[in-house]
Amino acid sequence: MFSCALRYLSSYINKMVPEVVFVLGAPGAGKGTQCSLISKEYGFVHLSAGDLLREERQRPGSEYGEMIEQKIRNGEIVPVEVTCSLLHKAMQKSGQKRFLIDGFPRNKDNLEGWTRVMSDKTTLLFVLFFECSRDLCTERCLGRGAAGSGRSDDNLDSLQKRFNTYLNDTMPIVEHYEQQGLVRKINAEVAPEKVFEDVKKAFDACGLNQLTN
Ligand code: UP5
Ligand code: MG
Repeated sequence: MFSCALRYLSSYINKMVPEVVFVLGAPGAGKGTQCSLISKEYGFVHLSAGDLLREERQRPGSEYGEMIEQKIRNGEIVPVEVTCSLLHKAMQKSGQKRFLIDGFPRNKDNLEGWTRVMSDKTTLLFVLFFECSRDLCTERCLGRGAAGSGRSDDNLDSLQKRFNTYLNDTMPIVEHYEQQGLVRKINAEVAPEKVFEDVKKAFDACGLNQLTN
């Protein structure tokens, strides 16, 4: 009787803990595109760390605006205290419990900061990792820039820096999670709907159900 009550309590508590999926991949691999599709079909809240930083940069009176702009333009990574606090606030504001965290954690500082502040407050389900060649990613970002994205980092100079950061700082984080068996690799070089077919397999394998309506 007692153990049954304990199990129920533990399952109840677990249900209260927000679940997160980290979404990683090179600049332009299609993280944002796929997160929109996942969010619609599986009801996860999509939080792009990059979008939150860009919003903070625009916020009148932000003490971080200039620093964020400089980091983004140079393809460098903003200190985790800033990013983690934006993510945490957005999670709380949503009132939801399932999150896609797009483009984070992307270096050791991010990983340590998240672990320090958030790992006890969340359950990491898995890490989606979009694989896409540098040439294709560069082409996509330049195409987006030419189409008027307005992003100050959609240019060749910033892209070279973003890629160096990705290879030197983000890949070790992917490898860290790979050693824990948490990475779900997805070929991101095909059309978005084809990529999404593989994404769905990763979600289905984790027992996550599509929304019915
Ligand atoms: N596209 C997408 N999928 C396609 C497909 N399958 N086939 C053909 N085209 C496809 O897509 C990019 C473009 O490709 C779009 O035009 C799309 O239509 C097309 P998108 O879905 O936007 O790709 P994504 O991977 O999201 O690319 P993004 O440029 O957003 O990736 P980044 O990781 O570089 O950008 P992010 O916004 O995450 O970060 C920007 C900067 O913010 C970082 O460089 C860093 O300076 C800073 N940052 C931090 O400091 N800390 C953080 O935690 C996060 C960011
Ligand atoms: Mg993005």
